[in-house]
Amino acid sequence: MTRWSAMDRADVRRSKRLALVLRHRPSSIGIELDEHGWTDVGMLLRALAERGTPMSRDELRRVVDDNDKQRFEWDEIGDRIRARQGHTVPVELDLSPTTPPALLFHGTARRSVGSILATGLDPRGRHHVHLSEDEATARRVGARRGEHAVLVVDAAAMTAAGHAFWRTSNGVWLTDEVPPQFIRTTD
Ligand code: HQG
Repeated sequence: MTRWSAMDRADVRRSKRLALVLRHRPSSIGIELDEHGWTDVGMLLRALAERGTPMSRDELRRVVDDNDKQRFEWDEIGDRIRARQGHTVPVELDLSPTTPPALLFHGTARRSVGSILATGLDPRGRHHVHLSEDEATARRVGARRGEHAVLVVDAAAMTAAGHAFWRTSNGVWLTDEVPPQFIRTTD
């Protein structure tokens, strides 16, 4: 079973298209996100149709509701939609800082480990460094990159040192950066 098992291939394609639009390039279909990342569902569907990649309301509902990682969310009345995290365009997600578990995990390419242990984890293009609550999830994140490794982050020590953490509604932990002294390898 793959992690995409809940979605068929066409829905995976739709999910990727939606992630591109709602996290990275809303302008690619001529829409804008508001400062919190929301966009109107009707406008989104019209813009997709006009660009030759139509999505029905049912398909959109399926991609959002059956999403393996719950990447997207509706507002309370279902009129608007946004990505829960992972943006490269500037958005304010209104998350409150939360105390993390003592340890968090980060999956990455094996070839990146040396550089990460030397300089720490930085957000690269995203707004935050993404961390997982459990090792298995981190391993899946790392496996996107082939040969991978799982790193352990001493979140308790980071908290004591004044670093803030946020937890997204789908269970991803975010922080601004992880200096190298808080990182160790699992093997
Ligand atoms: C690496 C996916 C060398 C970092 C996933 C990572 C996750 C460094 C890459 C979510 C480094 C950035 C986020 C340094 C960081 N030297 N490499 N100093 N600092 N890196 O994709 O955490 O499917 O932006 O280790 O499942 O891999 O999009 O971050 O390998 O949950 O919903 O730079 O994205 O979710 O890559 O993945 P990314 P990530 P979605």
